[in-house]
Amino acid sequence: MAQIKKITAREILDSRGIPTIEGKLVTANNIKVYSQVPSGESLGKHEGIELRDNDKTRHLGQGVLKAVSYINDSIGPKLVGVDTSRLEDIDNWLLKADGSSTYQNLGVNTLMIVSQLILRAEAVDQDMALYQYINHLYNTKFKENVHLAQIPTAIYNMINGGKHGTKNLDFQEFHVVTSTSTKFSKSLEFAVATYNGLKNLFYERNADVSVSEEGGFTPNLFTNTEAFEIIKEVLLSKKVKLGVDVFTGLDCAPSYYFKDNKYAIKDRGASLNDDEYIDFITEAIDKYNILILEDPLQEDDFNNWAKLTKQVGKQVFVVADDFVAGNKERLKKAVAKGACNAVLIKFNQVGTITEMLDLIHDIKKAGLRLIVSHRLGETTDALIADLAVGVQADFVKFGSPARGERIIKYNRLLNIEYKLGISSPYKS
Ligand code: 2PG
Ligand code: MG
Repeated sequence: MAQIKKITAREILDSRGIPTIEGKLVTANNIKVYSQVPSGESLGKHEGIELRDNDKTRHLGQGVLKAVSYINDSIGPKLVGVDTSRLEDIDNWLLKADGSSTYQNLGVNTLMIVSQLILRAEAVDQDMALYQYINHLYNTKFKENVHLAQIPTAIYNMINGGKHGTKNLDFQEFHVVTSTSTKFSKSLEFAVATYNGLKNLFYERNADVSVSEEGGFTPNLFTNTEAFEIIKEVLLSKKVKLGVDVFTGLDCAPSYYFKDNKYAIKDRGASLNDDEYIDFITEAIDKYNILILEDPLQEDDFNNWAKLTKQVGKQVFVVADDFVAGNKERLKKAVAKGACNAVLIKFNQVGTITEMLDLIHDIKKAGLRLIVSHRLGETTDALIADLAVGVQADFVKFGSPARGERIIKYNRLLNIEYKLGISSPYKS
């Protein structure tokens, strides 16, 4: 039994240098835990709203001092004496206190940090690793029997465009994914080799080797096709079979290039209508062995999502990120229409761990694949690695195998892989 003695919060910076929240929880039996919340850049229209100060004299209005004071002066004191085993009650209370469907009053960041702290403290009190406790919580709540059998397959970011890049490429993320039967530690090794292979190739061609905030390269290429070609070239130089051992992935994030009801991509002279654009995507699937196709279409076009999923859903995972945006109603509609076959979830789309577990359960029950994802603005909190393993997600997307705030999550997976007896730290 761990009773909350004190919950406090402070403003820290995320990986972009933009304010976010760190929370601390101390229990009466002297458990002390910390947690941090990430924040997105290419925000879906339908995701939860963060609380920002909007005080233009600090951090361009992005400060989170209001959120911090809500926790220190109001939420924290009210939770003193409450047992950390009551995560669901506390989460429901937080949602009621906010009272909106978009979290606009207290902010998705304010609620999530409190929820994360309760989860972490209870895991310590139960003397369980976080992934074990999440697994226990999930199985108990939903009367499931999910075994801690594997590390999810990682989707590695290699090149960035769109809002995450330098604006020369339209698609937001170009990925590399090894086959789902590859052991995680092996896939990480392969991703690092591919990442370095790309870097060398860019050097050889006098191209720019700057990286984005997620660690993907932002080279001076000008078409999406060129980015795919260069990844393919590096993959073909390895001893792997494309489309068997290794695949590519894409997060289109089309809100960046969907203009005047057309898809304006630099690969084609004129903007594409829905059918032309879908043809372009389906050709790329075959040509570049795409396995992960995230947010291919604009987020309110349920009919074309359904059409594309019907067309290519046997071959690729058509992944809803901004399309579902953590929203249960949108998920229901997407399932009813057969509009995707995989869903990506990330912190700050929903406000509490309880809602996140509910959403994960709904995704799994609908027979869809589950991807647990980082955000562009990350912290050194590796909670999502434990969450992904605890619920046995199919995939994780944590960015490039570079930059500390991404690497800490991959390293956590390496550690869990070892703890689960899947790998040994002494043998490759
Ligand atoms: C995405 C994410 C992570 P953001 O679109 O999938 O890569 O980006 O955090 O900006 O929403
Ligand atoms: Mg996305």
